[in-house]
Amino acid sequence: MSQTKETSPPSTTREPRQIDALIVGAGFGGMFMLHRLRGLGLTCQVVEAGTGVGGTWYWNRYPGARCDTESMQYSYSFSPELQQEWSWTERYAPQPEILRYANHVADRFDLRRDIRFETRVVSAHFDANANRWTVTTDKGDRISARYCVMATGCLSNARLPDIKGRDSFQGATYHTGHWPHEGVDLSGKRVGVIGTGSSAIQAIPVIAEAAAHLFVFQRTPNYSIPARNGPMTREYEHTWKADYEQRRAQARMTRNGILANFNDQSALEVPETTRRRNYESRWVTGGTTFMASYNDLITSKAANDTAAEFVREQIRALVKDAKVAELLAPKDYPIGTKRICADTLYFETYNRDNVTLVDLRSSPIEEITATGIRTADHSTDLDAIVFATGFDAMTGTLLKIDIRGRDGAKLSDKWEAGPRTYLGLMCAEFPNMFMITGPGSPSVLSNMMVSIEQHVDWITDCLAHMGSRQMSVIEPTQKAEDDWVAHVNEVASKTLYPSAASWYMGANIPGKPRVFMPYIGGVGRYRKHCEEVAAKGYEGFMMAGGRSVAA
Ligand code: NA7
Repeated sequence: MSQTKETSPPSTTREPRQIDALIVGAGFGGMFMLHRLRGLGLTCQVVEAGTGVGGTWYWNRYPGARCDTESMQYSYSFSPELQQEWSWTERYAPQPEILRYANHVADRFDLRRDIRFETRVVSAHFDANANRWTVTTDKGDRISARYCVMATGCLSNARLPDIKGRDSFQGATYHTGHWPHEGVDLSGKRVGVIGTGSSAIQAIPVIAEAAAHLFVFQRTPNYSIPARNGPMTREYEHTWKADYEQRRAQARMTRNGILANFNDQSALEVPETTRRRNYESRWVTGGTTFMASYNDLITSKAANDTAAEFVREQIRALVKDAKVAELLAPKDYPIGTKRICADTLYFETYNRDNVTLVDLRSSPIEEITATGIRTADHSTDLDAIVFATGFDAMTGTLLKIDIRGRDGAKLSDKWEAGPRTYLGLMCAEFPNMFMITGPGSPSVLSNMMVSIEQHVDWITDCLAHMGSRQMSVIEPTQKAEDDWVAHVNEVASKTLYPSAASWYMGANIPGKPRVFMPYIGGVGRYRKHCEEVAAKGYEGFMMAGGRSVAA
């Protein structure tokens, strides 16, 4: 690898520190990017807002937080030694264990010495004369880098809803995505949870165990499949580890980066009894791979209806109060078009005497008061409010940074009508800025670990390619970007996804453009396409040496 190595002493207010690559974020994306770019001999700096590594798993410490992809598959595959030596204790790893794993990786690969913690990137401006990014932080650093890699995560900008009186509440308030590190003792308290997305569905059963009374404020019910979590058995671990390389390779070519029992049949081509048996067996096995029951659950409304109705039936069977069960059974959007959840005793929790479901559809929240939450027809006194209200997903964190490309072009202007990228990796007018699992890539529709590794490896190969040809600047052509955006939209429009008001569509943020942000074409297909782009000499990208990009 023939990249020239650049480094200089720490920044002063006048002279920015000169490095090769700045990486924003020390989650799983940023950590692996650092490791790979070091391998190319580049000088790197990671800037991370938290006090430690782990990204999502650093911030989301709410009770019950755990991964809904199986542990054996939600881990790095790049190091055979790492994947053999690490042991998970449960089928679905809890947040503290994933955070321990992230820390283990940081130690094992000596990553911390290039990570600046408790620091936020405020701006990143491209200087076309020098072909460098100048990055500033909230600690006053100025860093000049040839490459800027945004490993900022897809769900990292926690969102508090603008509810009247929100800040007047005198009790304690928490957001699931910013849970206090020291934990929270909710025992004996009257607790309100706003929201019933994945975070709430994991937290509610655990909070209900502790609280004196739990009130769940639900606007939209969610489809959730029992996770059937349990201890990791040595046999199960061994079947994976004995065959890890091959299983990982297979997973990379699947639809969503997960080796699951995918059934490539239409739900409508089998008799009802067969279909039912299949759904029942997957319900018993548990997990979000329920959506792999048939190949058309996300493209055919009639097929989807069969799965949705099956889940509604299970909810009705689990929840004793028929009225509550009806409120918990989603009916107005197809299953899977909002992120499907995996739970542990979620629906059963509503059978407890100390849990009350408050239906915001019939009686919306009017105000948060000093003492609790007032809906149109009732006031509930509370000691604590938990906002499980989600994130400004996929674009929110990037747009909080003042990012300016060539000729001062602002990313916020470029993305005003929705994110525009080529392959979810780069944007026209923003040379040498890469995104890991950016909008327009499979990202949140996939096993994030698989997608992170694919992007990091692709970026690494790309920089190695550039280095070996004395190229210093890369940027997608406008046409390649336009064509990719059109393709992303076209593929999404053939599915049921756009019919739901989901965060995939930006629908949870008032005023955010309604655009389906991730790429639904499939992890394997997408990977193949990215590989072909590279094999064709980085088709759709302009590369230049020297000081400027050819127009
Ligand atoms: P989600 O899935 O965005 O869920 C947020 C929940 O909060 C959802 O039920 C929302 O209802 C609800 N919400 C948001 N604003 C309000 C207001 N103003 N009033 C009442 N209810 C509200 O976030 P999560 O953190 O659960 O999960 C995010 C992802 O993290 C998840 O998909 C996994 O990939 C990991 P709505 O549906 O908008 O009616």
